[in-house]
Amino acid sequence: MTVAAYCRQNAGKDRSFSGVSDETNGIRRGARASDINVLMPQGSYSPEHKSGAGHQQSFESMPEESALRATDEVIENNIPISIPTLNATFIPIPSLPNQQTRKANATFVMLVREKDLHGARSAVRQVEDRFNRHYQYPYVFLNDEPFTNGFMESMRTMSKSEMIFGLIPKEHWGYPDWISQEKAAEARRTMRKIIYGSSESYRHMCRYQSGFLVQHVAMLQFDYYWRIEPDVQYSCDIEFDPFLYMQDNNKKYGFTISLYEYPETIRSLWNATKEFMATFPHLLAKESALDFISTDGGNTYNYCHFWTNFEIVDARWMRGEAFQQYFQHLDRAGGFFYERWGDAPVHSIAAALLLSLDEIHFFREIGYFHLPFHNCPAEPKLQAKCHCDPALNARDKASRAKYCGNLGALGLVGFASEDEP
Ligand SMILES: Nc1nc2c(ncn2[C@@H]2O[C@H](COP(=O)(O)OP(=O)(O)OP(=O)(O)O)[C@@H](O)[C@H]2O)c(=O)[nH]1
Ligand SMILES: [Mg+2]
Repeated sequence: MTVAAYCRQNAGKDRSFSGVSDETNGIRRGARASDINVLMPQGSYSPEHKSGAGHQQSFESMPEESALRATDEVIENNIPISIPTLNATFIPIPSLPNQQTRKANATFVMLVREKDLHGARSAVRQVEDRFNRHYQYPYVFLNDEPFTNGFMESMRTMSKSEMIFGLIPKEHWGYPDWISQEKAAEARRTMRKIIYGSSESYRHMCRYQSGFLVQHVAMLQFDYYWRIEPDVQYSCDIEFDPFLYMQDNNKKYGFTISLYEYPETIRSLWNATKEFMATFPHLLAKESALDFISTDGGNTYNYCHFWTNFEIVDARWMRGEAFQQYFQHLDRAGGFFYERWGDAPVHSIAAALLLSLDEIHFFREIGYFHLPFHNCPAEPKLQAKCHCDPALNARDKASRAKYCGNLGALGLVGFASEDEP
């Protein structure tokens, strides 16, 4: 069934968006707003902010089909607005335009449970205040349970941007037939003293974020995604478009914090990776970032990873052959269930081996906090737009530095904004 047919068939019945599709495993583009906006609220959402003055009609009063067409129309016809010169040496709120002229084909994405409503609203609010109110990129929310109307309506009060709510298909959130559930249960028992070691849902979540998220039918239309999580904080004004930076500079993976993984959660991940490297040498990048993840030329993994609760990713790369071969290889090896492989080491190893070093970017100027670690730019000119303490940069309670990887030596320390300190 096509996306459009699914949505129309289910219009008014189920406002969640199932990822089940004939094309789930392929690289399919072109799902349009009219395919998915059946999920829009019956409330008074107005497309005025996207279409400019004069487009006042509320979606509530429009028949569904014409409302869907109108959404396509306003998304496709960006209204050009001139961009004023920024003066970054003073603190007042910058005078960015309501909508910038050029945008990437990109979305925010959050995997979320309804119990995390307030944390999710908080994260979206901060993303809006610090960045997206000027850009109006859409949001995709995904859940393994259907979203309720109450949750969707409450989220929608946080932003005028389009919000898409998707249901994760069962085949992406369950046990594949090659996994022994008894062995998986035994692993959870023996790992109960490790963080999330006894959790079954955490394992499904990590596996999902590792390789299936980009394949959700609501994600297929987007070239880039920016992952957010409930309760994360954005502590600096972001006065440039990180999506466009990625696009214009051929970046495929962007991060803000790098940390060491708990070794006991990934005992056999590097061995599985070495098998992959031996089987698919043609998929490995020539100028890779191997030195970020290994200090002995690839013999062992140094546990260094990008903290994936923030990541900006070229989703086309992640849906592509090299990444998906790697993900499938790991999935077959069983470590998502028999150990507790996280999406952070999986994405990081994939980026380090399959991308060129210059396709990876450290978004140093994006002030970001996920308990308990910060990324806070220390440069005075950037600090002026932040409310974070650079002394807390990726340190634990005992003030030990937790960063890993010699980012400077690897050439990963740059600035994306034009407004360099
Ligand atoms: N729908 C759904 N989302 C989940 C589930 N478990 C986790 N998530 C989401 O997956 C992301 C990562 O989960 P977290 O619990 O934050 O995991 P973490 O960041 O490793 O650990 P914390 O330190 O607790 O934040 C978040 O966006 C969660 O909202 C789940 O069972 N269902
Ligand atoms: Mg988290």
